[in-house]
Amino acid sequence: MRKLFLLLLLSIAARSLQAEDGYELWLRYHRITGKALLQDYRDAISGIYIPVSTPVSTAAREELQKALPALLDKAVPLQQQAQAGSVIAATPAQWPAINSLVPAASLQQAGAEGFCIYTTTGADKKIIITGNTDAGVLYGVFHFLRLLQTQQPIQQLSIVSAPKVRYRLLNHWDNLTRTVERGYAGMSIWDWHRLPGYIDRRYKDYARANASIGINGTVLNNVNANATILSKPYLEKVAALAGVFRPYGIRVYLSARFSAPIEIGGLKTADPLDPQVQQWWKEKVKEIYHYIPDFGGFLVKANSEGQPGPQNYGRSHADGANMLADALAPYKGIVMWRAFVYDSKGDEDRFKQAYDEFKPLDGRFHDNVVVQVKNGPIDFQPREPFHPLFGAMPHTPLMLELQLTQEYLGFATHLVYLSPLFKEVLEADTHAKGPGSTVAKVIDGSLEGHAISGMAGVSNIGSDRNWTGHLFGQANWYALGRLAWDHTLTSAQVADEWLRQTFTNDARFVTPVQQMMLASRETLVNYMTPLGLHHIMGYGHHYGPAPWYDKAPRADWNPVYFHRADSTGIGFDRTASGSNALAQYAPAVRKQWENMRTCPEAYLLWFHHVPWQYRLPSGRTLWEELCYKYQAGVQGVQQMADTWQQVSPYIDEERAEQVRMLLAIQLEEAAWWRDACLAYFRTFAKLPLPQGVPAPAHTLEYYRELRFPYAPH
Ligand code: BDP
Repeated sequence: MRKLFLLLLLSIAARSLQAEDGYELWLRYHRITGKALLQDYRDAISGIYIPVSTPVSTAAREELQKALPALLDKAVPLQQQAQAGSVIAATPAQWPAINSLVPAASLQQAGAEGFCIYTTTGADKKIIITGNTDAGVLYGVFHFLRLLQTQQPIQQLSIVSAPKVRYRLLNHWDNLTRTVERGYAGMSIWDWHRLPGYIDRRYKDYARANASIGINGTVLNNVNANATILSKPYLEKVAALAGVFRPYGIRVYLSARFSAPIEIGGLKTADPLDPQVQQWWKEKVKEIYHYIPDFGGFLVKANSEGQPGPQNYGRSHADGANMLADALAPYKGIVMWRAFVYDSKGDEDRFKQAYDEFKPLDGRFHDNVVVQVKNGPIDFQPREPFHPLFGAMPHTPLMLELQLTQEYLGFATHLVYLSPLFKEVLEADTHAKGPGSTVAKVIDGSLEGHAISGMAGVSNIGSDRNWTGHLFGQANWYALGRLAWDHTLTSAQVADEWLRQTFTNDARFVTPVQQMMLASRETLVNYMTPLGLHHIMGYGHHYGPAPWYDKAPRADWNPVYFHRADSTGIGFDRTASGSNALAQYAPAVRKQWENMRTCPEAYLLWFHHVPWQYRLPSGRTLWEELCYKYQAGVQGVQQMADTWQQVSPYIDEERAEQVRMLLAIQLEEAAWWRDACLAYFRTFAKLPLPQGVPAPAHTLEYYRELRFPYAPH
């Protein structure tokens, strides 16, 4: 008896200490903690009724069968027919009774991918999760599980939800060698060598995670593409992945190398107007659809950073995109043609080049082409003004490209919640058709009535056990999906949901950590690139500060090109007296930003060369403000570390410790950023550090001599 008791005690202790490594992401399905709520849920849910079995409905059933017994800590059987307490997941076609229980207008509103969740009234209450398609039902199931995991009442559910954009994608920059360009979370999760025979369990968990946040497509390979992915053996591997993803409503797409007809087709040219080239792509596309009948289409980086493209043959981006689009059109595939281009010649402000090349092509792209535009004009900086192409190409659908992997934001070492960055660009007003013409309305198609709309995030996923290297990187993956589904959600809501599911519903944890997440992006901007500084990171790998760097082969790869500090001041004059990039924006935007007095402080050095002693609205000089911002950034990280220390007792030790160690590194690196940047900029400003800003820990020489030959990139 005593032995038994001891064993019991031991197993309880083991359970509470059970390590959590982050693998389960936000789909942990731990037992509901509040007693009363658990009872409510148990009373409301007696079983699962799913009348048919299709691949997608099977995925929905499996998820409910995994989640409900675990959340409720009781058996939740599959039922042969609906009864009181059933959770029913079906389309009206699969279970016609839905037609009398769910308003037709709601179903109409749900559209092709949306869902309705209703609690019926009366004595034999049921919960109905429905949609017009299996995929809609699956999204509804995941939403229902989100409600339970975040401990929401389910007595009177009446929810209708439909995605605001149609293409909600991850872009993997994964190479066939399994390295990941700008990846900081291990190797690629695609085990190309062992595919198609070996199906890693991760593929399914990846699909589940994506479906749970509404992501419906994935581009498997790097935009700096290798043509081999289009060869038969690799298409068989891609088909195997597509087979795992299909039941989760996820399509695969591939990055296509424009010169593939030469490299794997044996042709002498890749000229898009050459009939042989056109024929080659038609046959290649036919072959792809043979293996992957629901293939999504191509993503293309052309004539940018050394990649081949139509301009090699004197043709335009539209010629190139349309050729591929015509090959895909019979199968309803799309081309996502990237606008991230800048010339290897000439000295035009890099800011202006994408607009200069693409704006004249507006209206010349075929119907199944969408131009994919990064959030800002340069390159995924901690803060950028919105890209001037948004609102400038009314006749072309534009999709928004965001970066989840933190190439310029401290890699997977720094805690930075990116939803505020995403929202900042989505809510930016282009004024294209008067006030209220937000980027969100451009990319969801509503401003111009485009059928194609989309949002893509450059993935931060790798083979690390916790997927994203930093546990909080998971929040950025989560936010991308949730905002692509509904860009009107607030960053606070998304953080709240993610925290409750990923860690705990305990308010003593959720409230302070949510605040910490919301402040983290501004904190990072402060210690890296305050007041509109940009691209002053280490050359090549982009690790750490290197504002002094001036040895890159191209002028616009050098930090000195971007900050332009000299004895008179700092910043890039992009007004009419400088590069005049501001002329690319609508007059209302330009007017506000071209005047140093009215330009938001956050963008000041993006557009103006500002004298060191210039007085800001705060009453401080520019130099003082710069110093204070760097200092505030370091203090912000200190606060994050303090908060984390305080809330750690409310979660498992393993994850608490991981984050604690990373925050300690982040604090050191924030101080490094502050010290190195101020030591360098001081050589121009020649002014003392204001009170409260400590002297740099080392000499400028010390910082300049630091080398990181093996920093990931
Ligand atoms: C930059 C990256 C580079 C990518 C490029 C792109 O440094 O590795 O290939 O963007 O988006 O941010 O094509």
